[in-house]
Amino acid sequence: MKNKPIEQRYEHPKTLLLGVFAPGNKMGSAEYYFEEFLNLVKTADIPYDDTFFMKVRATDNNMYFTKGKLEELSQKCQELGVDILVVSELLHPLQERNLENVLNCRIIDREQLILTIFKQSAHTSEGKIQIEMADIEFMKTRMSGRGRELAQQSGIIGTRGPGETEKEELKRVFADKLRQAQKKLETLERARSVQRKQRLESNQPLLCIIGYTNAGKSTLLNAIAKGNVLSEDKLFATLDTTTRELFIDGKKKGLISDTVGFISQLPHHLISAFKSTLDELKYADLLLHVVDASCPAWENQIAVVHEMLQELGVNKPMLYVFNKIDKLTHEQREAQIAKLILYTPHVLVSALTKDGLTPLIDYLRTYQL
Ligand SMILES: Nc1nc2c(ncn2[C@@H]2O[C@H](COP(=O)(O)OP(=O)(O)OP(=O)(O)O)[C@@H](O)[C@H]2O)c(=O)[nH]1
Ligand SMILES: [Mg+2]
Repeated sequence: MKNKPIEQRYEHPKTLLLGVFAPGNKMGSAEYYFEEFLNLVKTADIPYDDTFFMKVRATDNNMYFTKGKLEELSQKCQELGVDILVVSELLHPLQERNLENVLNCRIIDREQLILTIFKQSAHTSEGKIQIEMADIEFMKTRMSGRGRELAQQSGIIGTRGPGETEKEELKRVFADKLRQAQKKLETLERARSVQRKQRLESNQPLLCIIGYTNAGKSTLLNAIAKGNVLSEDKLFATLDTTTRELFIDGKKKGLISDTVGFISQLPHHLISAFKSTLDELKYADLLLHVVDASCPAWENQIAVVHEMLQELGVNKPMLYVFNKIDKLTHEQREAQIAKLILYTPHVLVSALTKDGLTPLIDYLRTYQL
């Protein structure tokens, strides 16, 4: 029973969501972090039976949880007869494997959770290849655990070669798939660099809309440039970069791009997979950093975005666009304004109701791109 894939154990596996608030969590508030985790699970379309939240003071290299916490969790899993445990954190493959053995259930960690969402959201060939690569890199780390099962689920495994062990087969399949994906990506990257060269030669400035996921980036693009980009109350609704022409007073000001959103603890494989897309930010003349001003953790979200930009080596002029002001009461708005002095230059808008767009357009009109 234990070695059977969980999906085959029962028709409806019992799923528990485990939100963990560990030291060094960038979101500052456990409440908000758990809400975001629930949103990730909802976006990934994972049905669940129960939730459990834990604050931990320390983590363990082998098990992630220290002894007392592990006992508490083990008891909870037994009580509920848990088959799948979805954990809000990134787990090391060894921790994941050990936990699966001790708790006798399947684990979905933050990386697999976000990968699931990304797989649903990629629509262009480039996006799909980037996700495929991140997925294979993830499976590679699970090679001595359930790599084969994951590879079967992804449909990338064929038949084992003569005399090949399971591990050798997996290694070969992953290496082949990565090589093929890399080749396809390079072709697409060449096309992208030709487009970039043409843009630079024609002196067309580029504005990039960046920000935390769900901040309203796509809604803002739709509000200020022509076109219809999917905007949804979902995390990572946008994975594929969309570029539009930006006209101000009927004159073309340049191009404006919508980009993939950031989130705290974004798995490293996804950052590297999206590097070529995110590299575009290095060529931007101005970044419009969209912030959800109605989110209690907006300052933490800004910090996460800055950290990501630093990791990507992007240092460009930035305008903070504090969005969703329609959701704030008058008092909340006043309180926010007092804090915004730290984030200049900035504008306050509602991309949805289009309130406050005039100061933004004025800024862009006079900004020397
Ligand atoms: N009330 C309100 N809702 C907004 C505003 N701007 C965006 N939204 C909503 O917020 C949700 C997310 O908006 P998107 O534009 O998809 O956000 P995004 O930053 O592109 O998100 P990802 O692509 O998923 O990273 C949608 O439900 C929007 O309708 C706003 O100014 N006010
Ligand atoms: Mg979007």
